[in-house]
Amino acid sequence: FVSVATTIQRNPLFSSISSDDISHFKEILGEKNVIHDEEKLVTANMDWMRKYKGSSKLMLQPRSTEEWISLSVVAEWIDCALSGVWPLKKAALAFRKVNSIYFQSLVQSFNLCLRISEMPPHSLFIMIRLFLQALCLFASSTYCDSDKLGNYGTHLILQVSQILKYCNSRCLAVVPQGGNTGLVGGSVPVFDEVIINTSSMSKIVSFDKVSGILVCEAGCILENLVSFLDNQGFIMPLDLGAKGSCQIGGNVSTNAGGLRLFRYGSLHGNVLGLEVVLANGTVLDMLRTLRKDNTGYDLKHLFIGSEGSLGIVSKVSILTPPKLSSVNLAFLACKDYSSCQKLLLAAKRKLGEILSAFEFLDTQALDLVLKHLEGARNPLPTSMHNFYILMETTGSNESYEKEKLEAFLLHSMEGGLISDGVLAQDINQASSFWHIREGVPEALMKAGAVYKYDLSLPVEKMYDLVEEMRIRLGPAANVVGYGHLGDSNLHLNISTPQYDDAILAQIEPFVYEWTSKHHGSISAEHGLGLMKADKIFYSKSPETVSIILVGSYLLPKSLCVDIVQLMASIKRLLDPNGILNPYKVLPPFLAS
Ligand code: FAD
Ligand code: 2HG
Ligand code: ZN
Repeated sequence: FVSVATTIQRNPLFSSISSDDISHFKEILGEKNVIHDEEKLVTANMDWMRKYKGSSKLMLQPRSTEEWISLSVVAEWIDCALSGVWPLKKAALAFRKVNSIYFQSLVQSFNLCLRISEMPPHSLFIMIRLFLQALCLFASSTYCDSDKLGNYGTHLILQVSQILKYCNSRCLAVVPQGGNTGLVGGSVPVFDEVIINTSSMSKIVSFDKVSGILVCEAGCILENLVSFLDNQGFIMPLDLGAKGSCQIGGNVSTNAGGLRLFRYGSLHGNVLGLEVVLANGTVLDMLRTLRKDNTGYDLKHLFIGSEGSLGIVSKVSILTPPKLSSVNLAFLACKDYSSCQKLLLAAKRKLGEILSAFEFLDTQALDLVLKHLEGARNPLPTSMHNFYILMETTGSNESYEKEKLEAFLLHSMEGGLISDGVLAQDINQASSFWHIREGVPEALMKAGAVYKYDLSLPVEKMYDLVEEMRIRLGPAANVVGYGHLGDSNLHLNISTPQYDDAILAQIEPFVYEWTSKHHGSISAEHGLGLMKADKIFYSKSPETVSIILVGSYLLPKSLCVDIVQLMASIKRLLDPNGILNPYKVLPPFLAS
């Protein structure tokens, strides 16, 4: 594990969990959604890479409560009234906790119940009761698991709000956690922060087939959204190897890029609205479903990519593209990096309107996959090549596009840009090609310790860093380069048998300085998390220099806004006690 104890001190202003706190959370969430037994916390305290490990004593799981809950409450009230028993305490509790959106309907039912309770049982009321119960049963079997039946839970948004309000008043630090697939140590506690896990907030709220706008809760797993949309003839505008576990709230909070950004753009463009709960429990309702809305500052963008440091995303509204019928995928080999670049340029020129992905991996990455990933087969087994490209086209005219792609590939082969290649013949072959590309992170994990860098760099310079790193580290490490070539995003991974401070000292700060020197970004898509919170200055204005290069001008620092300081001011404004995901994103000395 990466030892942080020596570099970061636990903020002494934060309280520690008490038994009173646990009782309070149980009142809000119910017994089973407050997890404090050690065994269950082991997984939640550790990140996907098994690199960062916290020591939280408590995980909270707010749950979606459905419309039918109100109905089931109503049904039970009527039931009670009819049987002549009126459990006042229970009813009052349910009434107090009940979700505000359905408040009115509940008030009406409450009145109805009171009136019923004064009357003798009557067949009409029995019919009403049966009707309501049938409705509940139908709703529950359609949308929910049966264990939610009869639960007097508050509405989700109120649960998240009450948790944060309480944590803020007690100065209890929290870490929002989705699928826990983040790669920068952002989703796990550093010390004993309370984990707020969104896995049970997994309801699809609405989908508009005409506009393609999906509204859902933050805990929806990306792959579940993909399946839901597939049935409607749509796709998600993002796709990544972690789709089976990552959640849309986590995707939005990291501003995840992935394999489709090249075609559909970033989440800053596709997310139309958000519902966010701030540190003090207040709700920021920005859950719009409009493509255009220029009424003042577009605040949702602050939360896209803020890695849980400014608020908890509870709902997302996202624009989804229609599913197109013709998808072609080629697995290609190139002799050198220069050919990969030229091929990208040519593909953009010649196939621009249908080109939907352009990914690359070097021979070291492919080797790792073939060695460590079950079922992985080399699509081009006859000889080894230095680089591999996955090129995908998506459109709606099968024969025309296939012909066009084949002509392009033939031409590129004749011109020497492509040394070898194969076109997927069916969906199974296509998914086996994607399995190779998406499987690189897992193969690296299985190979031992891994130092991961996710860099935006000018495409022509990108691979120089991999080669320089290889020379720098020699045979002690396996230096691997792959990533989203179409987006100029390099995933530089350095694999060693185990973590070693001497190797780390050779990699850092060299890798950050190199990136800064080439005007790149030290985080293209994974975020800063814990790993890079104190490295932000490599990509944002450095605080140490007195003269700053702005475009082609040299300006005295006093004339420039310090971007990191501005970020810290926003953090303090929205989260004055600094309880939301502390020690992450910004250097701790600035955030609180
Ligand atoms: P988590 O890991 O749980 O959390 C990530 C961050 O978001 C944390 O800081 C957490 O505090 C915060 N957070 C989570 N949910 C919320 C919420 N509801 N409100 C506020 N904050 C929240 N990333 C890419 O960009 N592109 C890729 O191609 C890609 N491929 C991957 C492949 C693999 C195999 C793996 C393991 C990871 C990959 N990732 C990729 C990284 C990761 O999957 C993404 O960052 C993903 O978006 C994280 O989602 P999650 O639900 O797992 O979030
Ligand atoms: C990918 O593109 C992910 O596969 C993970 O972003 C990158 O493992 C990595 O470095
Ligand atoms: Zn990636």
